[in-house]
Amino acid sequence: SLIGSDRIRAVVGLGATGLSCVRFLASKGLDFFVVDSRECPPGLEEAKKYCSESKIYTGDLDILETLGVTELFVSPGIALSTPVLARLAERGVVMRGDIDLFCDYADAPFVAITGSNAKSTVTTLVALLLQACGKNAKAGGNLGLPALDLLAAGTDYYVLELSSFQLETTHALKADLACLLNVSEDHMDRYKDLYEYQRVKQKVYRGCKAAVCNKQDILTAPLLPEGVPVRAFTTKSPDLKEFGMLKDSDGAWLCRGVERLYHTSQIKLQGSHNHANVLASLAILELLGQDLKQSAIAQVLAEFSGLPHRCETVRVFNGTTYINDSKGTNVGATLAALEGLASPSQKNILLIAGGDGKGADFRPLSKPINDHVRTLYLFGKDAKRIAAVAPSATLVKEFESLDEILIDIAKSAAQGDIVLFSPACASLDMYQNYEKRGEHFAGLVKAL
Ligand code: UMA
Ligand code: ADP
Repeated sequence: SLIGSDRIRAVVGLGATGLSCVRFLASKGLDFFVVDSRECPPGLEEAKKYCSESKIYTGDLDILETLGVTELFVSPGIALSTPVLARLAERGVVMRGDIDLFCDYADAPFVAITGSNAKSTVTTLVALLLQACGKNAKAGGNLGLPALDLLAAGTDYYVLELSSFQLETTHALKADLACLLNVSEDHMDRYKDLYEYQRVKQKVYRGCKAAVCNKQDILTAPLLPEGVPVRAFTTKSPDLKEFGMLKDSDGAWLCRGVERLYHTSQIKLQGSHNHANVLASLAILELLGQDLKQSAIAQVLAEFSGLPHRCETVRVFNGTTYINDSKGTNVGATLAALEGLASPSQKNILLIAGGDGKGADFRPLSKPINDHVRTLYLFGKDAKRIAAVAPSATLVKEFESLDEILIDIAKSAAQGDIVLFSPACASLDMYQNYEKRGEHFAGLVKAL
């Protein structure tokens, strides 16, 4: 067990994760310090219920050097390269995260899902499908509810969304099923390059009992001992045992090998990126032993319209469709949105992008913008960096705020246009989070 009595522990960070660790360690009767660099972190009052005030230090992480700690539970929002943490690691202090504790204490099989994009969608869909199959399935992790807060008796499956930050501090995941959906640049302010980031994402497969990967993304390919079952998904025609799509005169089918499972018209989620997400979810369900043709699964696929802020249609106004994809916080997500919505015959997309690019390379956006975007609207911290990759044929307009952008769009959008708000950037330069940003957009659209 991770819970030896010989350790001197500290929980680092008092956000949702830190609080879940505090509650968990306290419930096990263990002693620990709590440290946060902020004067008044969000979980401070709650933490005092579980831990003596004299053990809580706020305002600076450097205090850790004086506490004699041997083991830290580091929140995902804090980089392990933070100088004091790097110094302590150098001296042999063990860096763990909430997921390590979760793995040690999970009393039911768990599915671990990671990727640069589509994690939340697939995590949610897998949990819904398992529930429809009569299982008590609980979804959480990076999705929102911290993993430790999910632990409860009577659970059949835990479905965890894991971020690269969480995987960094996880030592032995050993998931019953691990899935890496895709790897494209994200969080380049925390990683040296794409390959360092990919190595962290690949940790999801460590010690897993079964795996699902993306045949169209070589960076997701697992390296596993013989005998571990692996299923791949693709939006092209599948080989035997793969999940993929077959197109014929009556449209496109989601298939397992040559077996047709669902016609795309039976699936509410739209766009080829979402078909990939459904295929990944079905591959996971199959490996968990579920019959994929049962009516309970068909019903969920017919009803699940996706999560808010992910390519969500907000309104059709004067013949223009307004789509909120505020969760498009990296280049890969915006590429998928553009490709999913593009019309083969016309350049009818007005794209709104910008925010905090987290050090990303925006060049991959250049060609799809050239092919599908008539006007590119930019705002936020990295507007100029996106403008720099815009193709010369595309009209680029830069504004101070979304409000100003919507005023301009109301004047220039035409019948049949699509206004796509998919920023390719994090929101934190101007908003509290991507939800607040999406709500701002939706509010402006509804007021048009
Ligand atoms: N912080 C400090 N000082 C500290 C501790 C934290 O300044 O001492 C700051 C961090 O830099 C960060 C913020 O506080 O800006 C929150 O960090 P945190 O680690 O306390 O975050 P939590 O509230 O625990 O939320 C985390 C995830 N957040 C991050 O990874 C940044 C949540 O994912 C997740 O839902 C939650 O745990 C439960 O598991 C959010 C997220 O943005 C949705 N994730 C990133 C993403 O999806 O791209 C990875
Ligand atoms: P995550 O939890 O990984 O951020 P979400 O399901 O919240 O994933 O989706 C995040 C963004 O990625 C949204 O903008 C969404 O439109 C886009 N997206 C959804 N599925 C895919 C996919 N298969 N490939 C690339 N982008 C996708």
